Amino acid sequence: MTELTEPRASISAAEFAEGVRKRLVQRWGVDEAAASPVQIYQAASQLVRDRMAPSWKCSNRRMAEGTTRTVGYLSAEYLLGRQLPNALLDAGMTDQFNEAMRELGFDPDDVIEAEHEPGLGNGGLGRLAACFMDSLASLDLPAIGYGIRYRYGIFEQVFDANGRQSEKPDDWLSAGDAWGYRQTERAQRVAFGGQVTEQGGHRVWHPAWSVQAVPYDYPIPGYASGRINTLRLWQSEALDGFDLQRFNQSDYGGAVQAQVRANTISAILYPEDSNTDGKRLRLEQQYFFVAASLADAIATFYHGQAHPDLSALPDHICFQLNDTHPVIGIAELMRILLDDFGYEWAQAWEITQRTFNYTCHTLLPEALEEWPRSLFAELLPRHMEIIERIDADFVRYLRDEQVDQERIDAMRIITRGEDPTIRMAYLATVGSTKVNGVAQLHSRLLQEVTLRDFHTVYPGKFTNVTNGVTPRRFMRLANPRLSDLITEGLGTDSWVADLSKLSGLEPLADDDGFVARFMHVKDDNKRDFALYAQRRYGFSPDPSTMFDVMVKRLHEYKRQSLKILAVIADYSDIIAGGSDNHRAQPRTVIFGAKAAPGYAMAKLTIQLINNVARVINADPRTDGLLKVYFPANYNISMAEHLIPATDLDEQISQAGKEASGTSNMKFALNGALTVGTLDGANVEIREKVGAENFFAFGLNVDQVHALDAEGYAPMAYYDKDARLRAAIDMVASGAFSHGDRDTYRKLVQDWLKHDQFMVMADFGAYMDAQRRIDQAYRQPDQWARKAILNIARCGSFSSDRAVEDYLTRIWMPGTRR
Ligand code: DL6
Repeated sequence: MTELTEPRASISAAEFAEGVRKRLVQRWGVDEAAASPVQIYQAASQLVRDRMAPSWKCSNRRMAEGTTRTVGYLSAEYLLGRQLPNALLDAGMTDQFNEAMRELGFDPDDVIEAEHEPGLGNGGLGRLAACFMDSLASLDLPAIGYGIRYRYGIFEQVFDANGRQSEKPDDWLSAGDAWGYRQTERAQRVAFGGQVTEQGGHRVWHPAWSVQAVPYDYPIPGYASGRINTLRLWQSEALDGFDLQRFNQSDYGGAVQAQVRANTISAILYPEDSNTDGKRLRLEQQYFFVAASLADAIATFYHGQAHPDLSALPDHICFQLNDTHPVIGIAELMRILLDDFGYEWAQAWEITQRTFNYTCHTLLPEALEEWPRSLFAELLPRHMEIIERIDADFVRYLRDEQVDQERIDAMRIITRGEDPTIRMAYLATVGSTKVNGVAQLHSRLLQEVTLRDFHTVYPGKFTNVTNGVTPRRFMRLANPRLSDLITEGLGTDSWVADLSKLSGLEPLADDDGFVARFMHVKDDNKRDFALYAQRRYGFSPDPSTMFDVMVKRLHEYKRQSLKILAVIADYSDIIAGGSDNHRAQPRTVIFGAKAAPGYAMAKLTIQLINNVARVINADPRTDGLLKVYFPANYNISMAEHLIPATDLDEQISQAGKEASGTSNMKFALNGALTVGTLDGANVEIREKVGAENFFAFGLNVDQVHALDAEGYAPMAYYDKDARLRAAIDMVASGAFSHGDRDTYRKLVQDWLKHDQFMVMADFGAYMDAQRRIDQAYRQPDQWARKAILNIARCGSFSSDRAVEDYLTRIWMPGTRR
C-alpha cells in the first residue's frame, strides 16, 4: 500500500463561500439571496462531504486491503446528532465556514440548526454507538458501522394542553439527505420465510420472499486523524418494485404490495421499551440488517473470490454485537458457512465464535430479548434449525462439564415448555469470544446475577469496558467557552484527542483566577441557554438560580418520580411556610425525557411533571425560589445546549438498574456536579472525582437486595416521612389535575403499594442530599472548585479510552498502543 493518508483539505473562507454558491446554482438554480438556511446547509454539507471524499476512499481501501483487523460494529441504533458541525471540526474548517456564512449573509448558527438531526436511536445505547464510531476514526482504527437507515427515527415528542405526550413521525429525510451516499451496486438480497428441505445430504433453504437491502454510506471523520470510516445503513426496498401486470388489472394496491412490505422493514425505529406488538417486524428488521451486513463484509474482504478461505474471516473483521438486537448474526454466519460455502459444523462454529463479541447493555430481565420459537421458525426456518443444533451442542457440553440438570435447563438457549422462546443474550454469550458489561458494577452484576451460570462455565469470556463519551461533540463543540478555558489552562488543545490530559487542570482548582473564569463560563452558558430556551421553547430560566437537570429516557427505574416528588415536597414547603420560611437554594429544575409510546406509567409520569410545572410556575409564591420546565423532544441538539449550562445533574436510578449511564459523564466533563445513587458508572465517577465532589445518596445494591429479601413495604415510608406524605397527598388530592383525584391514581397506588424501584425508600436520603447540595451551592467558589475537579478527574470517561479498552481486551487482546 502506498497511500497512507491523504493531505488534509485546506480551504479559505472565500473558497468555501464560492463552493456553496456553485452548489446552490447547480442544485436549485438559486443564489444566496434567494436561498433558505436549509439550502445553505445542504450546499455547505455537500461541499464538506466532497472535500472528504479522497480521504474517505483512501480509508476504505486501507480497511479492505490492510492487515489490521477491522471492527464491524453491528448496532440497530445510531444516535448521531448533527453531522455538519462535527465534520467541520474534524476537517479543521469551522472558522472558514463561519466566515463564509457571514459573507453569504447567514448566521452560521442558523445554518447549523437547519440540519434535522438523524435520531436513529432511542437513547444511551444508540448514542454510545455514535461515540464509538467517532473514537474509532479518531484513533485511526479501521472500522465499519452497520445499521438501519430508518425512514423515521425516534418520534418527535409533543405535549398537549393537558401535559400528555403524543408522538409525531420524525421526518428527518424530508429536506433530503446531505450526508448519505446511496451505493446501489453494493445492494444485498435478504430472504425470509419458506421451508428447508433435505437434498443430497444437505439442508436447503427455500425462502418464501426476499427484499433488497440498499446501503447508504455516511462518512465518519476522525478528529485530526485523517481517517474517514464508514457508517453503512441499510434501506429495505422491493426487489421487483412495481407490479405492472396487477396495475393493468386495476389491482392498484396489489401493484405496490411488495414495495409496501419491503419498505416497512426499514420504515421506523422501534421504541426500545416495546410491548409485544410488532415483534415480527422487529425480528425482520434485525435479520434484515445483520444478513446484509455479513454478506457485505464477506464481499469487502473476499471481493470476487470463487472459493474464499473464510477460516480467515475473523482475522479480517470482528463483529461487536451492540446488545442483543444483532445476535441473529451468529446463526446467519453459521448458515453462510455451512450452506453457502460447505464448511463442516465444527469449523463453522469455531470461525463464528472467533468472529463475534457481545456487549450487554442492561440488567433489566425484560430487556433481554427473547423470541417465540414459533415466530422465529416461520420467519427464519433454517436459522431455527441451526440454533437448535447450537443449543443441543451446548447442552451436551454442559453435561460433559458435569453441570446439573436444573442449571442446564436454566441456561438453555431455547427454553422448554409449551411456548418455547429463544434467549438471544444466551445465544450471544455462547456464540461469542468475549462478553462485556458497560461499567464495573454492571459487569460484576452480569457475572454474579444475570449471567451467573454462564460466568461459572466460561469465566474467561467475561470482561468489562466502562462506557465513554466523545470529547469532540460533548465538550469541544457543545461548550466552546469551557474548551477555550481548558486549552488556556493546559497551554494546549491536545486534550481534545487525549482526554487524560485534563488531569493537568487539577492544580488550577486552587487558582482563584481560573476558578473565577470557570464561574464566568458557566454563567455565560446559563445565559445562552436561557436565550435558546426563550427562542425555542418560550420559557426563560433565571440564570442566577441553580440549574438542576434531569435528562434521559423516561423509565420507572431511572426514577423521574423521585425527582418530581422532591420538587413537590419543596413546593409544599414553600406554600406551607411562605417563601420566607423556605431556605432552600433557588432552583430551576429542567426535565427532558421521552416515554416509549406504549409505556403507560412513563407517560403518566410525563403528564404529572408537566402539570407540576404548570402549577408551580403559575404560583407567585414560588417566584425567585423554584421553577420547573420540561421542554418537549429532548434530543442531542438540546443536550448540547443544556449540558454546558447545568449546575446539578440528576442520576438517581435505583442501584443495580442502570447499566452505566453516559450523560453522567457528559455532565461531569462540562463542570456539573452529580447527585446520584451508587449505580452504573456513577460509582466510578465518584471514585475518580472524590466522594467530597459527588453527592451520593440512597440504598446501594446490597441494601436493595436485602430490603427486597426482608419484604419491601413502601407504605411505611409514607407513614414515617411528613415531607413524602405532603408530596403524595398533593398529587392524590388533584392539585396537579385541576382537582381530579383519578388522574394520577395509578401512580399513587403504585408508589404506595408496589414501588418496584424503591422510590419511597430513597426519598428521605434524597431530600437530605438536596439540602447538602443547597448548602454547597451557597459557596459558589467552592462549588466551582468541585466542578473543576470533576472535569480534571474525568478524562478516563472518554470514548477514546473505552475504544482502547475494547481493542486490548476484546478486539485485539495482547496489543498495546
Ligand atoms: O451502554 C449504553 C447505555 C447505558 O449507558 C444505559 O445505562 C443503558 O440503559 C443502555 N441500555 C439500553 C438497552 N436496554 N435497556 N434497557 O438502552 O445502554
